[in-house]
Amino acid sequence: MKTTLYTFLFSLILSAPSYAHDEAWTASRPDGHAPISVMGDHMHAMGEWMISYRFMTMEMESLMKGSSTISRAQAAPDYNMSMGGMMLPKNMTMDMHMFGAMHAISDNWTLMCMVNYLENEMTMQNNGSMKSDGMSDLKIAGLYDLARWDSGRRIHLNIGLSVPTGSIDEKSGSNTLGYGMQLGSGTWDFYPAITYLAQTKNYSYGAQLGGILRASDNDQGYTLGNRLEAALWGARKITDSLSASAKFDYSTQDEVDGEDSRMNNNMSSALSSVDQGRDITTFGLGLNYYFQNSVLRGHRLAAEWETPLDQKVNGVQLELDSTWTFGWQYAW
Ligand SMILES: [Cu+2]
Repeated sequence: MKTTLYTFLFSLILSAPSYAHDEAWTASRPDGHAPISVMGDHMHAMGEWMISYRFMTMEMESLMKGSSTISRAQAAPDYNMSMGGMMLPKNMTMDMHMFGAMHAISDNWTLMCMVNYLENEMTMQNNGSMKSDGMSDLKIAGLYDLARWDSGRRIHLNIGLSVPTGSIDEKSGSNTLGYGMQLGSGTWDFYPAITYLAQTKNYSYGAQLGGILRASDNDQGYTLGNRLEAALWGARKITDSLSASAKFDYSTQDEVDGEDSRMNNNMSSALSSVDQGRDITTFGLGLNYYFQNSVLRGHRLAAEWETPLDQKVNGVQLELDSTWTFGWQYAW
């Protein structure tokens, strides 16, 4: 089933050029930007600026072991818990506020910077809850134009760096919170990606293959897992201002390498370094709105909802339920 789906999607993307039209790719249409959850999807023309704000909220609920949903009682024996797994997580909400800026220093290079503010809240099986909030890691990137064709296609390289500005010392009382509740990775991380875009008169397509490579250990002696992500989307331009999109996204992230010794015998999170990272395939539906006239010219609004089609966690973890992303962008 999965293979069929991927084969279908890749043939869709590969066949897109044959529907291409005779105009160069343009951002000046609602689907000139990818679904709002995709980062670094587009470049700008020399001298252009863009600022953006995105709000992403992610809901996680129910325990999973591998690819099956399990009960607290089923999870507890793995954690040696006399309390019957009361300290295992029950649900979690992660809200992220993302402030971005883009500027094209030439037609070949667009620079990007993103500052994120995170709010995490986790409820445990005993109904106790814990929270963390603050700045996450700072992301800077350069987008380099690899090729542009007159047939509405283009391809660019994303070269990104994540600066460890987010805290990895978040606590609940005197206990250090688990890996998933920390605000940053604690490491300098590379974010390479390659992005392909194609447009026809009323449709657009895109694909992005990227990842996160962590260069070293952080100062607590652990490294979050490396990550690989592939996204594939298509959008239909409904009017000159409105487009609707569908997106498939596959990502895989390894478990944590090493461990934070402060989290040993820690009552604030029963999940350890092997209960981190997952393989997940999601499907998303989105809308983009592009103001072309009036005083709002140049502003964009977008929303996207994503839900998992398939997920497999490392060890025992919460199951991802859904993600909403809302965005505002303004270019001049
Ligand atoms: Cu932009």
